[in-house]
Amino acid sequence: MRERTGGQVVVDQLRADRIDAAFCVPGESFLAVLDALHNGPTRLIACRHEAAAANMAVAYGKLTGRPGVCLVTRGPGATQASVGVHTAAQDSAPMLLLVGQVSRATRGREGFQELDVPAVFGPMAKWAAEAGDPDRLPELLARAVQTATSGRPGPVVLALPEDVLTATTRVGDARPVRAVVPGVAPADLARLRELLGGARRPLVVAGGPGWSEAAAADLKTVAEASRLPVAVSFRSQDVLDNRSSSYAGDLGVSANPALAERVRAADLLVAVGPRLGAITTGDYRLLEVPVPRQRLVHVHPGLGELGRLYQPDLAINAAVGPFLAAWRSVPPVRGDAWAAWTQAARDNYLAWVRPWPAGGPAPAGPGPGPAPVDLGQALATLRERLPDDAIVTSGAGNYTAWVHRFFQFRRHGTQLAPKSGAMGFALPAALAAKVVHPRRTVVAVVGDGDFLMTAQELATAVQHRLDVVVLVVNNGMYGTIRMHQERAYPGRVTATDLQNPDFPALARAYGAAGEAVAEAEAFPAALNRALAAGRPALLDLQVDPEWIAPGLSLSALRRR
Ligand SMILES: Cc1ncc(C[n+]2csc(CCOP(=O)(O)OP(=O)(O)O)c2C)c(N)n1
Ligand SMILES: [Mg+2]
Repeated sequence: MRERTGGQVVVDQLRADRIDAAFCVPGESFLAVLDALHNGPTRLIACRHEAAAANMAVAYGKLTGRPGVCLVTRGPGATQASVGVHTAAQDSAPMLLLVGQVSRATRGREGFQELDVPAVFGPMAKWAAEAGDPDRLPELLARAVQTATSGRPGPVVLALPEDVLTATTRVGDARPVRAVVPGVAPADLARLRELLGGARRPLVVAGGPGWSEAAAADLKTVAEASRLPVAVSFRSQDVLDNRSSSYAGDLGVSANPALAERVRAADLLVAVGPRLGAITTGDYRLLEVPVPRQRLVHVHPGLGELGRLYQPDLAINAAVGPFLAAWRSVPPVRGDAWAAWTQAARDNYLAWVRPWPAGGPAPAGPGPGPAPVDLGQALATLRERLPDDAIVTSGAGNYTAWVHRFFQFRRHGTQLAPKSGAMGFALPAALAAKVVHPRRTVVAVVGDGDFLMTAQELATAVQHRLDVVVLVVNNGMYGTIRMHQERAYPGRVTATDLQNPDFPALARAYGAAGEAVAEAEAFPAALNRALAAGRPALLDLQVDPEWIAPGLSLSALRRR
């Protein structure tokens, strides 16, 4: 084997695992890795903040199923990137955070920017370790990729001491990793069909990691063939075409109450992939702990998730892909017994997503004059105007309730939103989406508070020609917190009002297009201009702050 630096070994190993892009903020601690990337072919996106670089890696992992790689420097870099590690964990997304570390000779002295990476990230990541020997880098990287992608995917953090990266070695590459994807036994499918045969009010809850276009198509086939209603877990709305006669809506933060009621009333829940976490279960209230009233089939790739909280009647340790392919291959169970139940679920969903006429459902609007942008209408425009494969990203804030409710996802891999509810995800995720799918339309819908957590990445967008559209939902406040504040402390607004910069001017300063949209009627034409801008484009959507949530006004909230 030819002589290579440790940095070159790391880069070659990632390449062998088909990782074709990485996201970084450079640091002097990993110059040898940067140098190994100098001549490509791995695309390196240099960002303006490590939180954004880490979020981009999460989005890459979610879109490709391969670990998204984020490269950062020791203490300051790794701690700034930590939000991405937490999001990857909660999202079950494969991710690799590579941290340049102080040299082995000074480790443990609290050297300049030294951080005990395994100790800091151990409880947050799926695995955290530190390299001690350049000859063992292939072993370490292979185990990292294996761990990040197998079973329940998640983040791995590796500290790479500077001298390990600059040392030379003649070690050979490890083989490309093949993720361990647990499958399903024939007896499990027989039992599933038996349980379905005895059900009257079955409900599939789909979501979690490991989806692909094929898995989403298989879900559509099995659900429609047996006329099963399908709810999706929080922020997994793209695992079933929302136009399917089986699609019944999402169990998110602001779920349709009729759908939540349906979970309670179901006699059989078939959870295909989700963890059954706090949000999907209505804060653990829709299912009783530990023995749910509904019969429960739980399919999950992570052994640790099965029976962790809810004791299932049938636990299947499988990834959604092999499980759904196997389910599709057995004859469908006739759905006559629950046809009306499924139709009612679908009707509830269609009524829920119908946008109100401009101005909202109640007369509390701003009075005479042009109506401000109505987010429900804007999302209805977006779902009509965007192609089926367009990717829509968001982060955290009340504005996401409109996205969850009024946008319709039609293809797998089109919704990027952190299951951890972290702000600062939408813009970085949109940029990563554009790296992975350069020809697709990518739209970030982002709150005014959320946007300013990573707004500097507009510079990254312009520099790397990642032409995304950013829709800033400008209500002049941290709306979610204001909503909770008004509930608990009516009228006592503290730390939740925002004096914002001129967003379009800010966008133009970065070299992006920027335009304010103050009136509802102006949105469709402004959206067309943004989509055709030929560079990153921002629209400042000036919404009525009175509408704190879909159908809920601030004054009504205060009166309660
Ligand atoms: C990183 C991070 N910090 C703080 C929070 C708490 N938080 C949740 S939503 C929110 C406000 C979001 O404001 P904005 O983006 O303007 O959206 P809006 O609610 O106004 O629609 C805050 C501060 C969070 N979820 N993530
Ligand atoms: Mg806001």
